[in-house]
Amino acid sequence: MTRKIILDCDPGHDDAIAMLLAHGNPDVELVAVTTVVGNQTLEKVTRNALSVARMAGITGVPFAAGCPRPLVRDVETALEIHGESGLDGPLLPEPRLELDRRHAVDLIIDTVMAHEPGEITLVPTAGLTNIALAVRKEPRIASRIREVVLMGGGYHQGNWSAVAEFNIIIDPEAAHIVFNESWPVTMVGLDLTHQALATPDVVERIAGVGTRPARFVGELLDFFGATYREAQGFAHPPVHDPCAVAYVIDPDVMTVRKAPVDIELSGGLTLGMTVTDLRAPAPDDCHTQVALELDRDRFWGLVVDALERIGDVTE
Ligand SMILES: [Ca+2]
Repeated sequence: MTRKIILDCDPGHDDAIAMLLAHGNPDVELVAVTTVVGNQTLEKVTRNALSVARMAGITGVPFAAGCPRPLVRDVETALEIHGESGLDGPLLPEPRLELDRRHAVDLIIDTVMAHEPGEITLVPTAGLTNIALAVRKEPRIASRIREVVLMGGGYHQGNWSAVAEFNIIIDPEAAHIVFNESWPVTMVGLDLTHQALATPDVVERIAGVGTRPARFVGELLDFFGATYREAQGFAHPPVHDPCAVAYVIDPDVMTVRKAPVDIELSGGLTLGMTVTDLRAPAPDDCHTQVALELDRDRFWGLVVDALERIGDVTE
C-alpha cells in the first residue's frame, strides 16, 4: 500500500535528495510539501523547494511556505554547509509551480483532517516549528497522524553543539512539543545519518543513471561534500534527510529501538539535546524510537532506483 507523506523541509542539499526519493519511489506518495526556516531563510528555502520540484518534474502537489522564524529563538541558518542560497552548487531552474495560498501549518492541518486517521505520515527534515504549531492549532491531528518520522537529533552526539543537532537546536521549544505529543515518533538522528555517507562509489552509481536529475544530485553532493569537509572534517558528506523518507518506504532499511526521548530546554551546555534513555527496555507506553543502524546498500539502492524511475524530466 502506498504511504502518503507530508514532507516538511528546508532545502537544503539533503532535503532536495529526500524530495527526489519521495517523488521517485512508488511506495510513497507526496501529498504536500511544506517549508520552514532552517538551512536558509524561509524565502530562500521555499524558492529552492519549488526549483527542486521543477527539476524532478513534480506537479499536482501543493507546496506551502510556513514559519519564517522559530517559536522563541532568533533565526540561525546553516550558511557554512548549504551556502548563500541554501542550495549552492547546481544551477537552479526557475520555479514553475505556484505556491499554495495557505500557510504551511494550515496545509498540514487541512491535509491530515481530509484523510482517514492513520493515513498520513509526517516527515519533517528541518526545524520543527511548523509541526509544533500545527498540533497546537489543531490538536486532533495528533491522533490522526500515522507516525512522525523525523530527521533530527541523535543519542550520542551533536553537530551544532557537542550534544545537539541543527534541526533540534534551532527550535528546541518546537522539538519539545513534537517529542511530547502522543503520536509515534521515529528519530532518525545523526547516529544513523552519519552512516549515509556519499562515498565515491555512491557518487559513481548516481552519475551512472545519466539523467538531468541525477546530474543535479551529483552537483549537490559535490558542493555538500566540500562544505562538510571544510566545516566539519568529514571525508564524505552525510546525506541526512533521505534517510527519514527511506524508513517510511522500507522499515528494513534500518534498525530501530524504542526508547524515551525528551528535549533539553534549559541546560547551559546541552540546549537542544535529544536526551535518550537507553538504560533499560522502554516502558510499554513509550511512543518514541530511535534509529540505530543503516543498511547502506539498501538505502543507496532506493535513492538510485528513485532517480532511474524519475528518468529525464521533459519540460
Ligand atoms: Ca533539512
